[in-house]
Amino acid sequence: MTGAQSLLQTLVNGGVEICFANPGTSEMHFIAALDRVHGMRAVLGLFEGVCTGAADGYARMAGKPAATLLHLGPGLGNGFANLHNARRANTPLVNIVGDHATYHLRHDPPLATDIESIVRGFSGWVRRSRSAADVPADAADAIAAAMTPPGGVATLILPADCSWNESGEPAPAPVMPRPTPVQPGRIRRIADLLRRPEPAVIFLSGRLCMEDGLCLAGRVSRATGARIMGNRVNSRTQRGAGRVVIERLPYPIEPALAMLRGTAHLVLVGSPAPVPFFAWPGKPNWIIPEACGIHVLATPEEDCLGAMSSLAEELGASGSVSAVYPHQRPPLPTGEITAEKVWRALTALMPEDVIVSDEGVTSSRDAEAWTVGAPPHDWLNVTGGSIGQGLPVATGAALACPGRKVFAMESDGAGLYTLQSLWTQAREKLDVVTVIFANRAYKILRGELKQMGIADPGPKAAAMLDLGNPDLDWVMLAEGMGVPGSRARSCEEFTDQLRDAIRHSGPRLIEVLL
Ligand SMILES: Cc1ncc(C[n+]2csc(CCOP(=O)(O)OP(=O)(O)O)c2C)c(N)n1
Repeated sequence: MTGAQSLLQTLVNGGVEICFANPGTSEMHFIAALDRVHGMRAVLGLFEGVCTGAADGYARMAGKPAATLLHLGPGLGNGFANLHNARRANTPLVNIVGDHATYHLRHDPPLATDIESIVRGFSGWVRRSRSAADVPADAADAIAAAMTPPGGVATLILPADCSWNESGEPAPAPVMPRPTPVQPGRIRRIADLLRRPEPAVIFLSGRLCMEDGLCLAGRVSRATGARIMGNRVNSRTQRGAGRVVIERLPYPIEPALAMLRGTAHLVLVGSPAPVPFFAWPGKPNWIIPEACGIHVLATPEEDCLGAMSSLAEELGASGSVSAVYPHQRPPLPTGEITAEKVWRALTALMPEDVIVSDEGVTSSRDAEAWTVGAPPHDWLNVTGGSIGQGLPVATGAALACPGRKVFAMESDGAGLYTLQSLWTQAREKLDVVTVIFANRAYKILRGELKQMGIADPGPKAAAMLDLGNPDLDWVMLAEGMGVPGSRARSCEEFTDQLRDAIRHSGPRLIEVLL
């Protein structure tokens, strides 16, 4: 058995059953091994940012890692942005980077780079295999590292000769590390705090934003009057009719400040303290009120769900939950189309249990409010602020959840970063409906100019934020990738096209001209 075969079998043994790949010469034995080992699905991405983002989307929905296969430092560099987003999402991911044969590196051939220093930006765990014999144990350790709570990117650097040389037996599934339990004393302290009359906010991220976690938070909220808030950057949130209402911190600084004003106690559960995205001249760069105490019920590494369950028990909060989202579809919008009307139409028509990959940028600023009344669904956010995540994440989510429709709600600028996702969707026949908000601008950055205090940008500055001249034709771009496309200029056209996309399975793109 070659190192590559042993590696693949070890991955499959450890539950890693899909690999998003963009290979090169140093990965040829890995590629050949795909046909010799059963149980690994291989998906080609035509840009590494598609592979890394799809691996992120897959794991968010499957709850277990995918593997990537990237070509040396340059391939890794192309995949960097979505590995950064995956790190911010606490996504388990086994990131395999091929490299030159061990004895060839010293010649400094053209593709050689300092891979380890690139990896440091997003990977808590990195190892370079020394020999083919080491590969199975290295791979098993990589899986365990990726699955160490709360989840992360584990990078295995695989020199070509470690792939092609004779290796040993594949390793069995590693023991998956469990989250650290929270001590009862901390639970009691937080319970005492929440019994006090001052205004409190329970601030959630990650695992707690799933239905069961929200339900526990809803019981605590009902029992104590504490508000429930969610981090703006969150990997996966379960929302929709019947699920507990969670406020989400807005992006702009003023409403974020307003939302937390008057809070006396902020209780963090699986989340870091919320911070503004940027510092803007003359504006506060801290949104938590000065007099507010920050308390940790559970860190992301700890057993957040168990801690929330114990807190509910300690408070005797066994009964009903705080407010839940209503079952109430809005009427279909008509006339001139706007981003809000796109979301309302989706809310009116979406089937149960869909997945929404949200990268609408300015077109989804208020999407939370615009989708109230929708049936239960999963919501995937951009987590690290690095755009170009939405289409790959949708691709990976569709692969993790066959039978569930995925909506990629995408702004035109961000969509272009990883447009090749559409080709992978067509090739793999994925049930993804992509809706492009074509405002033909980097609209958010026009606002950022103002926030930065620049009142009179000149024509060169304005041209940097304009996506026209020439106008992008998303219908042709989609068709060129093998995805049927259509354009909507009015609400009526959009709802007709959306109905059709929902009725049929397979990838589809609708460009909404705003
Ligand atoms: C990788 C990366 N490059 C650049 C940016 C800076 N950036 C933030 S938003 C944005 C443009 C957003 O435009 P678009 O996606 O069309 O959405 P709109 O603002 O029009 O709603 C850019 C370039 C970023 N966040 N990430």
